[in-house]
Amino acid sequence: MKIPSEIVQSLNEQLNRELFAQYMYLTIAAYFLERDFEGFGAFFLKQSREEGEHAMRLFKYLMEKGVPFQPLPIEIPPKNYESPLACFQASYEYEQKVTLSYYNLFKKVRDMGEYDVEEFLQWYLREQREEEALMRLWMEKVAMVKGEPTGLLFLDREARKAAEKEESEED
Ligand code: OFO
Repeated sequence: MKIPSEIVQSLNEQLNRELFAQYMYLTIAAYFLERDFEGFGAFFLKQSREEGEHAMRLFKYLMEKGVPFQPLPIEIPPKNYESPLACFQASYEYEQKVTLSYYNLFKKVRDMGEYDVEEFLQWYLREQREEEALMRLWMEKVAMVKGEPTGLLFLDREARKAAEKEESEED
């Protein structure tokens, strides 16, 4: 079954949001690596890689459905964060924004009776739930240390362990 053009457009926009997330997390990884926070850097590199995979999943679906690919411009992510906490706050806010965009699309797809697209989108709803929870957890941990260097260095080590653990579980 052909996907209605309105839904194709929205799926393309979701793909663009995933690519922006990939770019944004790469920029945040650089923020940390430039300041020698290697653990937070590894954490955001992993998040960036995952966002690229989310974009690919959408790309493959569009190809499978025989939809011509329509590239959209990717916005330049902000770079000058004022603190490590600001990086996590911005990431958490972005995840919530992405969740909302999937909810809106999900509703549209359901109202239009596009059941195949609805089934495809279920994965993204689960993934957004996990990503929001992860970003909120780290944002709260970082807020707790109130910019204090010993606390930040401890969390930096923890972030590295978390990134490595998730990576090894994926292998
Ligand atoms: Fe792609 O999961 Fe976040 O945005």
